[in-house]
This record gives sequence, structure tokens and C-alpha cells, in this order.
Amino acid sequence: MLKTQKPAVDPLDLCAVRTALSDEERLVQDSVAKFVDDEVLPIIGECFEHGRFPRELVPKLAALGVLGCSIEGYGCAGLNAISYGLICQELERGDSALRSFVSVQSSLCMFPIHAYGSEEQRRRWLPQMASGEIIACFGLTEPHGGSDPANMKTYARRKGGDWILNGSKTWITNGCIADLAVVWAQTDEGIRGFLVEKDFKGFATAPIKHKMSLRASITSSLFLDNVVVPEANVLPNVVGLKGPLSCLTQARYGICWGVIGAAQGCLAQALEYTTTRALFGKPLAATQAVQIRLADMARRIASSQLLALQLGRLKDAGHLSPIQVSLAKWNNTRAALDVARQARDLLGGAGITVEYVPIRHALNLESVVTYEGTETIHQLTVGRALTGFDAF
Ligand code: TGC
Ligand code: FAD
Repeated sequence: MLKTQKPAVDPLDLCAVRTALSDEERLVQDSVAKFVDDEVLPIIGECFEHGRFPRELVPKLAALGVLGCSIEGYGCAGLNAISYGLICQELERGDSALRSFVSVQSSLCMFPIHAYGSEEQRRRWLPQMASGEIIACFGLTEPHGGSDPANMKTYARRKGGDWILNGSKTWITNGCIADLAVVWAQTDEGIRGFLVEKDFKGFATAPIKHKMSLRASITSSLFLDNVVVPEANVLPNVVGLKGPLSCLTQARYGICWGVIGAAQGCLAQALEYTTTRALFGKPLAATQAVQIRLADMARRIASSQLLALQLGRLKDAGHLSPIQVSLAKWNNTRAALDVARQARDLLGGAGITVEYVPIRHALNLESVVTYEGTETIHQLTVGRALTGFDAF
């Protein structure tokens, strides 16, 4: 059967979100897209298969200016929120592991040092984190239950001019390769943030093995056994759960964009596969059932893009609320996971190999649905905002 119509639209951007971008935003997107095409896609399937984080890409990510890109000064690019979103989108089109690395370094570690740190802490850490010479991790989750960080057991007690930290954290991205851990601990004054350096006595890490998701990312446990942290390594300007939760709002915003990239990678592959594979005398894409599924994938992507764009505008105007971020993290991650699963199925048997992208993205997105607040936590956050009842 011959094709009767040329596609009149960009299937990966049905609502032409790209036309709403500024020249600078498009430039940022294009440069990261080229990096992903040239440097990430050729190796990432192998990295996923062998459980290897492509650390050799860190200096290149730094050279692109994506680490801490929202921060002004301190060697950072000072880009707007939409640019940060587009960076996440393109990186996650490569693999969620790379977006995760950048989310953790930028939103979860550089952001709190910039927002809540002393001027000395900013100068000491931020330039080297922007250049990728210092890799950081964010320690909030604990083994007894990550959804309820208010109930954390890790404790810091004052001793003279220092603090003594005891406890453990788990599921920590970058943990084993981090030079610096931003650790949140309970104190007599409330939750506080501690900058734990990797060679502090009593601090140890261990890799979490046997993952079937985010295999190209390093995930670790952190152990704190009477770790002495000097006052100079305590974030002075925040006390309470709003410290870590405000970091999560930054990172969750990036995820709202990032997962769109994973979904786009899957739809692109599903389109290519179903238009070139002929069964029963015609291309798969010429059947009604397959077209409906492809159209549904494009619908999910387009609506996620519009939601992300609006969030970016609100953020750039200083009006973004955590509730809106919860809504979009839930919606866009679920949409991307649905798209990835559909794409995997449309590729038939080929869909289960890492020669093609859908199974890798689908497996990764199982983590993305869980981390940075599970889907249920975001649903209950929206539910609380609608009703006023705290149902956690
Ligand atoms: P709640 O009473 O709601 O709030 C306590 C204080 O925090 C403030 N707040 C926020 N501030 C900024 N941004 C937000 N998103 C905020 N949410 C709440 C709030 O105003 C309050 O301030 P104050 O001054 O009145 O004290 O706290 P709660 O105990 O009821 O908890 C609410 C809940 C369940 C939503 C929260 O605990 C939560 O979000 N749980 C999920 C935990 C989570 O997301 N962990 C993620 C760990 S890091 C990670 O997964 C990294 S993955 C790697 C990668 O990104 O790639
Ligand atoms: P739990 O909190 O035990 O939840 C288990 C189930 O119960 C979930 O389905 C949840 O939705 C549900 N649930 C919880 N509360 C309720 C309720 N009130 N009502 C109904 N259902 C409920 N954490 C960090 O601090 N730093 C990191 O860098 C980091 N990186 C990660 C990387 C990966 C690959 C993964 C998988 C996780 C990472 N995490 C990190 C941890 C992540 O944030 C937690 O896994 C997540 O917050 C959920 O916590 P949990 O795994 O303990 O599940």
C-alpha cells in the first residue's frame, strides 16, 4: 500500500511548542540534542545493558553548561526555567540516567547550596560542581520509608563547634561516586542540611546492585557512623522539611520536561518501525488499530508538552506552586510510561531488546514514577490542595 499523505505536522511536537520558544531557548535545545545524538545514543544501550554510568560524559555535560544552569554566577550559565526544562527533555531522550545525574547535581545539590548556603560555601563548592570536578549526591530517603521524610531517623547532635551525624540513607543517586553528599538530618532544632565530604571519617557508601531500571545510573546507600561535620559545612539558611522539599520542587519541575524526551524517543521509534514493517500485505502503520495507538501516544506527548511549557512560564514569572509541579510530575511521568509501554508492544519481539529504545525507557520510567515523590504522593498532594484534608 502506498502512502497517500505526507505528515503535515511534527509527530513529536503536534502543538508546535517549539514555535513558542525564544531563539536562545531553541539554541540551548539544539546544542543538547546534538550532544545526545552524537555522544549519548551511540553508547547508552550498552551502558544500560552492562549497568555502567557513562562517567566520561560528565566533563562534556559541564562544557555544555548544563550543570547548575539555572544559577547566576559561580561559573553557572544563568539560563531560564524553560531552557532548563528543554535540557532535561533532550537528556532524557537519551536516557533517564543522564537527566537524573543532572537533576541531582543541579536541582538537588547546587540549588540548596546556592539558596541556603553561606557565601563561603557557594564560592567553595559551586564553581567546581558546575565544571563537573565535584560530583554530589542528595541524601534524604531512608530505608524505613522514603515517602515520609518528616519521620527521618538520621540525627545530628551538636558537640562543641561541630555536629555528630548518625544514620543511613538509601536509594541515593550518584552516592558511590560523589565527592560531596548533601545529607538532611533531624536535629534538636528541626531538619537541617549537612555538606558531608566523602573522606569524612565514619562516612561510607555502598552500591545498590541488581537494578532492572536506571541501570546506567549509580544508586547507593550512605552510612553515617559518628561523622564529625564542622559548622562551616552546615547550610545556615534553612531549618525544617521545607529545605529538602523545596529542592525536590526544582528537580520535579525538570522531570516534568525530562520524561517528554523519553516518550518522544519511543514514539519516534514506534513510527519508524510500524511504517516500515509490512504484515498482511500492508505496513503496520496503515492499520486502524496501530494508527489509533500512535495517535494516542502523540496526544499524551502534546498535552505533556503544553503542561510543561505553562509550568516553565509560571516558574520564570516566579509564580509556580509545588501543587502544579505535583500535578505535572504525576501526569507527564504516567503519560511517558504509557507511551513507552505502547511502543515496546508495537515493536513486537524486537521491543524487548536494548537494540531499540522503548524497553530501556519503559524500565527507567518505572523508577521515575517512584522517585522524587511516588505517583500516589503527588495524587495525594493534589487531593489535599483540592479538599483541605491531609490523607497521607
Ligand atoms: P508538609 O507539612 O506538607 O510540609 C512541611 C513543610 O515543607 C513545606 N513544603 C514545601 N516547600 C517547598 N516545596 C515543596 N514541594 C513543599 N512541600 C511542602 C511546607 O510548606 C511546610 O513548611 P513549614 O514552613 O510550614 O514547615 O509535610 P508532610 O510531612 O505532610 O509531607 C508532605 C509530603 C508527603 C508531600 C512530602 O513528605 C513528600 O513530598 N514526600 C515524598 C518524598 C520525596 O519525594 N522524596 C524524594 C527523595 S529525592 C529523590 O527521589 C531523587 S531521585 C534522583 C533524581 O531526581 O533523578
Ligand atoms: P515507600 O515510601 O515505602 O512507599 C511504598 C509504596 O507505598 C509506594 O507505592 C507509595 O506510593 C505508597 N504510599 C506511601 N505512602 C502512602 C500513603 N499515605 N497512602 C497510600 N500509599 C502510600 N532518594 C534520595 O533521597 N536521593 C536520591 O538521589 C534518590 N535517588 C533514587 C534513585 C532511584 C533509582 C530510586 C528508585 C529511588 C531514589 N530515591 C532517592 C528514593 C526515592 O525518592 C524513594 O524510593 C521514594 O521517595 C519512595 O520511597 P520508598 O521507596 O521508601 O517507598
